[in-house]
Amino acid sequence: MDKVPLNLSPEEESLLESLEQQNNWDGYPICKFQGFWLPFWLFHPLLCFQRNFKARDTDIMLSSMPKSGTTWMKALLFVIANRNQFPIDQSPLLVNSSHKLVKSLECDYYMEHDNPDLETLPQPRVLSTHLPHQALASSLIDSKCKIVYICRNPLDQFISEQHFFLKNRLWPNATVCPLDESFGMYCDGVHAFGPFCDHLLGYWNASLENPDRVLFLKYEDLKRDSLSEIKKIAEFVGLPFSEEEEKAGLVGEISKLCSFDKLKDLEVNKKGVHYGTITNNSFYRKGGVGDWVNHLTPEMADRMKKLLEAKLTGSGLMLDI
Ligand code: PAP
Repeated sequence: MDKVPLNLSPEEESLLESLEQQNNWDGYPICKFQGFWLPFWLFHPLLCFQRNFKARDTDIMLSSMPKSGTTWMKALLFVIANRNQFPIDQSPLLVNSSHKLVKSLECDYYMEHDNPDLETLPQPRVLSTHLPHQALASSLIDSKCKIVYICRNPLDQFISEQHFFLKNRLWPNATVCPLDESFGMYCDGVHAFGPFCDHLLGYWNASLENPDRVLFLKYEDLKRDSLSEIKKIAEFVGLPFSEEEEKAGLVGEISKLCSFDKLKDLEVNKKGVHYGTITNNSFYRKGGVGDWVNHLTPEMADRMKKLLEAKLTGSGLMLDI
């Protein structure tokens, strides 16, 4: 296997060697750590994040499984949190990728530096992560910061990720497994940040225990009724829309600015690249609900339904697939 620098200390190297290891379905190595599958290159950043991150009560943290609506939620949270600073028609979102405006703790900040200076970021800090709830830094759990979690129909999420992997190689010479094999691994929970059911349940249970700290959202609800969901998000993060803002139609303007069609058509998202090699346009594919029917068999969907029944029954969490 080709080597990518992992920046491990000798102790981290022996810890990594002691862990169960597999290849993700696009060929990059993952290890099972703290109950979930983590890409090798995030091992050191994760440990640094857990060791060094200092949460603030005013922080807004977006959490998600990859391909669940992260790009969309980053755009919405950025615009909601900064709406007094930038009028909609001058939003930095018009010329920057939402991944640049809202960076990931493990994939950006702690990937670039063991102890990045996050104190100088404008408040409220809007941050993001794909890590499961149990892997969050204790400072984050102990603070009063707001966590917004977005989930998506796992079948659509899986298909979205498969397309993303076919378009972008995250590891040198990686080969994406055939669809049925990848789907089997996904259902078995062997995939980056998975098992996805545990990821969902971790945040779901946290939202039940602390509803004012964790907001659990669904991509499909956001698609169906963007305006209500945007108002719900703003209220949750402590930045509700005023009567004047509502009367002026600001919620609708934010919804339009962050819509799939608008963002996909921006020059920055048509042409730019992220992390050096990932094309910005690969974060905008179809942006719909139910595309899985074009790729997966009814038997595969049935397997997922049974899996969700087995894992989610009794939790109160319902996913309409
Ligand atoms: P990430 O976790 O790697 O950042 P993420 O943004 O969660 O990816 O997922 C990308 C999916 O969100 C794509 O779905 P698709 O493959 O089924 O099309 C992408 O099209 C969709 N997406 C991106 N931006 C938006 C948006 N503004 N509205 C709706 N869907 C969007």
